[in-house]
Amino acid sequence: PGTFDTSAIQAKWQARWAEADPFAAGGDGDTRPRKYVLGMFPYPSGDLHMGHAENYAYVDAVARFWRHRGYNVLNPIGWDSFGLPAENAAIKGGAGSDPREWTYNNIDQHKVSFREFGSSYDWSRVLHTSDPEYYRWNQWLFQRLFERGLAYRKQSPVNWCPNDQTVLANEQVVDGHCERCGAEVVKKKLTQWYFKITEYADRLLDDLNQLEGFWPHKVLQMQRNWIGRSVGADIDFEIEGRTEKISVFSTRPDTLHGATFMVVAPDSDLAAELAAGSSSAVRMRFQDYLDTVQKSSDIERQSTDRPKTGVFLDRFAINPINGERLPIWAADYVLADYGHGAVMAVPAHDQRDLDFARAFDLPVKVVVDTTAPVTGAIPVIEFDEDGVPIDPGASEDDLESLDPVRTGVALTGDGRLINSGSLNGLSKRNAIARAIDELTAAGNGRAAKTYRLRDWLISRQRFWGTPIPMIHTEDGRIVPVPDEQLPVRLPDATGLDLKPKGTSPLGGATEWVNTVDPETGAPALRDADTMDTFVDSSWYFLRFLAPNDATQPFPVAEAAKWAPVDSYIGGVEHAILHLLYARFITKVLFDMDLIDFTEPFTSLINQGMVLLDGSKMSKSKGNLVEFASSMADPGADAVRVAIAFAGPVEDDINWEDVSTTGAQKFLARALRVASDVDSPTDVVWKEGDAALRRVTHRLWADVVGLVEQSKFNVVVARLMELVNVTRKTIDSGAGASDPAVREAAEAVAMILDLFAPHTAEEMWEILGYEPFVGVVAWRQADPTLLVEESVTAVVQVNGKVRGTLTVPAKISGDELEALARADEKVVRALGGKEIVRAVVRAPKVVSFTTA
Ligand code: ANZ
Repeated sequence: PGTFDTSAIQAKWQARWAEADPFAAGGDGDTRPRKYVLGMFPYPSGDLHMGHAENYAYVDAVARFWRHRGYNVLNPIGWDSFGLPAENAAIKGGAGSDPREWTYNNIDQHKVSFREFGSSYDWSRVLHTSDPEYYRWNQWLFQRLFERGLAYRKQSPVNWCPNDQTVLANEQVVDGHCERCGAEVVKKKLTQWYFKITEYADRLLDDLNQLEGFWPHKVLQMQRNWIGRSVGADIDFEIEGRTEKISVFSTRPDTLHGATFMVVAPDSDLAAELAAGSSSAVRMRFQDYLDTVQKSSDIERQSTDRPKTGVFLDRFAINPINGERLPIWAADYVLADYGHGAVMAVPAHDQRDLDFARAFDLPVKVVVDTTAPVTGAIPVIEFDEDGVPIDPGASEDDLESLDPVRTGVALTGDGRLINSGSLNGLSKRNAIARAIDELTAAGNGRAAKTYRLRDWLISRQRFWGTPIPMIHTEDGRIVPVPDEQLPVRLPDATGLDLKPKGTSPLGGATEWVNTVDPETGAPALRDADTMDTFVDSSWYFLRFLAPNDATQPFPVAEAAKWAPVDSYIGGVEHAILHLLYARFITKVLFDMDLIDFTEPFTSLINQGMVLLDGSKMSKSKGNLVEFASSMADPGADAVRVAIAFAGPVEDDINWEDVSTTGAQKFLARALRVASDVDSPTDVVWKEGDAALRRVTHRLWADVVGLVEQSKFNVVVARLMELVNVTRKTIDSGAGASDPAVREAAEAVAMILDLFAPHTAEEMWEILGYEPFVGVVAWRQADPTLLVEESVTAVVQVNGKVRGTLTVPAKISGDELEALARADEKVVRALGGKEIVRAVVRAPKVVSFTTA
C-alpha cells in the first residue's frame, strides 16, 4: 500500500501530454459537434494561487466532460497582461525597469504551473494581450468604433485616483474608492476618450432575459441595476428671463401639479448660467456653495440621512401644466450627470424633495391620495383650498397620516390623483400615461427613459497598455492612425519616467510621440494615453480562434463555427465590469456583421472564493496560498479533488477546511483497485456481480446531469462510493477477477479524469489501454440495471429551491412542469407573479423565473 509515486505519475503524464498534444481542438476535418469552454484568463501578477486553482480546476473538469461526451472541445488559455501592477513593479524596480520583464517572467511561471496542474489546454492558441500582435487589434477595434461614432472625446468631470494618478471608469469606483488601490476617488475635469456604451443600454438590458437560467440570477440582477433604466418623461419648463426652456426628467409626470420648486445640480453648466443671470449677492452665495459641493462624492450627495443644503438662485420656472411660478434652487442632492441635471421638486411625493422643502420651508402640495383604493370604481374626492384631501370617511388620524409636512414622510405609494385638474381620480399608472399624452399634445414634454449607465471612459494616463491610435494635428484635428500603420507599438520603457504624475508617461517619449499628420505629412503628436485594459478583455475570446492571424482580429468563419463561448467560468467579481464590456463589444461586432450572435457567453459559472482565515486571499492581504508550494506535496490531482469535493461550485471554500490528505488517500485507493483488477479487457461484463454493476451504472446514469448542473462535489462523492464498493467486491465478494470489478474500475478512471487526470491516465494504462483516457467516450448506463423507480425532482423559483416532488423517473418534461406549477409551496413562492421563463430538465429539475 502507498506504493504510488505521485510526482513520478504526474511528471510522466505531463510529458506525454506535452508530446502528443491530445487536447488541441480539432480542425475542419473533425466532424464532432463543437463546444467552446473558457476560463476567465488570468492576470499575471506573481504565481497562480488557490483562487486560480479552483477556477481552472472547474474549467478543466467542464472541458474534459465535453470531450468525454463526444465533442470537439476548444479550451484555450491566454494572459490579460497589460495593467497597473506590472507598471508599479517596474517603478519600484527603479530606473530602467521594464514592465515587460516582470509581465513575461510571470507568464512563464504561470505556464509551468498550468502544465503541472494537468490542465487540458490547446497550447497552440496562447495569447498575451500585451503582445503587439494582440493589441494591434484593440487599436483596430478602436478605429471601427470611432468610424461608427462609438468612440469620442469629451470634457467632463471624471473619477480620478490621486494615488494611481489616473482616471477610472465608473465601474472601477467601488463605494467612492479606487477598485485597485482603495484610495478615495476625486472628481477632475478632463478631456478623455469614451466608448458610447449607453447607445446599447436597451439591448444590454433586454438581452439579459435570454440569459436567465444560464447565468447566475445574481449577476443578471447586478447588470440590470448597473444599467438602471428609468422610464418616465422629459418635461420642459419655461424660465423667466431665459429664452431656452429647461427640461427635467421625471419618473412621476403624474405629480406635475404638485411641483412647488425646481432644483438644479450646483456643478452643472445650467446652475452657473442661472446664477450668472442673478444678483451679485446670489452669485457669491452660489460660488461659496459650489466650492463646498465639489469636495463631496456622489455617494455622500445622494445619502438620504445627510442634512439637505442648497441656495436659492432667485430665478423662476413656469409649470407648463398650470402656469405656476416655481422658485429655482441649486442643491447637491441633484446630480449634474443624471437625467438633465435638474428636477421638478414634488415634496409631497418624493422623500428627498420633502426633506429639502422642510429644511427651507418651501410649500408642499399633496396631489395623490395614497389612502384611496386604486382598484374598483373611481371615487369622488374633495379637497380644501390648501390642497388637503377631504375624505368624509377618514378619521383625524388618517388625515394626519396624509400630511407629509407634519409626518416628514413623503407619500410615494399608489393612490388616486387629487388637486390635479384633468388627472383627478386617476390611479398613478393611468395618470402618468395621461400626463405624458397631454404634455406631448401641448409640446411641453414627451415620454423618456434615463439610465444609470454612463459611457465607458477608456483613456488611462499610464504606460503599460494599448496606445490609443489617434493623432493630434497642428491645426487641431484629431485623426485616426491609418489601419495599415497599426500597430502603434509601445516604445521601450528604458529612459522613460513611469512615475504617476497625472499625464501619460508616453508623452515623455519624444521620438515616439512626435509623428506626422497622415494626410498632410505635417508634424503632429500621438495621443499619449493608453486604453483601459478592459478593452483588451472585451473580445479576447474571439482572438483565441486564430491568435496568430496577422490579417484580421479573428476569422469570421471560425467565429461562426466556435463562438459564442458555451461555458464561461470565472469569479463573481467580474459580474459587472468585464462581462458588461464584453457584451457591449459583442453587440458592436454583431452590428458590423462579423459575428452572428449577440451574447458572448451562453452560460456562465461563477465559482465561490477561496478564503483563508475567513477572508479573501489576496496579494495585498499577504495571505496567498501559492500554487507551486501547495501543489508540491499532495500533488495536483489531490488538490483538484479536494477543491471539487469541498462544496458546491458557487460557495466560498475555506482553505483550512480542505483536506488534501483525504483526497490523496482516495486517489491511492482508486489506483489500487485498478492494479488489483484481474481480468482481460474483453471480459464479458454481463457476467459480473449485479450489485456492483448497479452502482456503476447508476453513476453513469447520473454523472451527465450532475456535471451539467456543476455538482462536482456530488460526482466526487459518488466516485468515492464506487471505489469503496469495488474494493469490497474484490476483498469479500467474487474477487478481483469478477468482470464487474473491471467495469467499475474503468468507470472510475473515465470519470475521475475530470478532476484527477494524471491518476486517471495511470489507471487507464494499468487497466491495459492505450492513452489517453482523457479523450475516451463515456459509456451509457444499461437501463435494466437502474432499479430506481421514482426520483426526487427539485423545483426552483428565481434560483431558490422552493419545493421537491417525488416523480416517476421517466416522467416527461410537460408532466413535470405541470406538477411543479400545481405544487402548493411553489404556488406560494410564486406569489401570483407571472412566470416569464420555465426551464425543465425532467425528471430532476424545474426552474421558474418570474417577472
Ligand atoms: C418628480 C418626482 C416626483 C420624482 C415624485 C420622483 C417622485 P430614478 O428612479 O432613480 O431614475 N431626478 C431626476 N434627475 C435627477 C438628478 N439629476 N439628480 C437627482 N435626482 C434626479 O429617479 C428619477 C427621479 O429622480 C425623477 O423623478 C426626479 O424626481 C429625480 F413623486 O421627478 B422625480
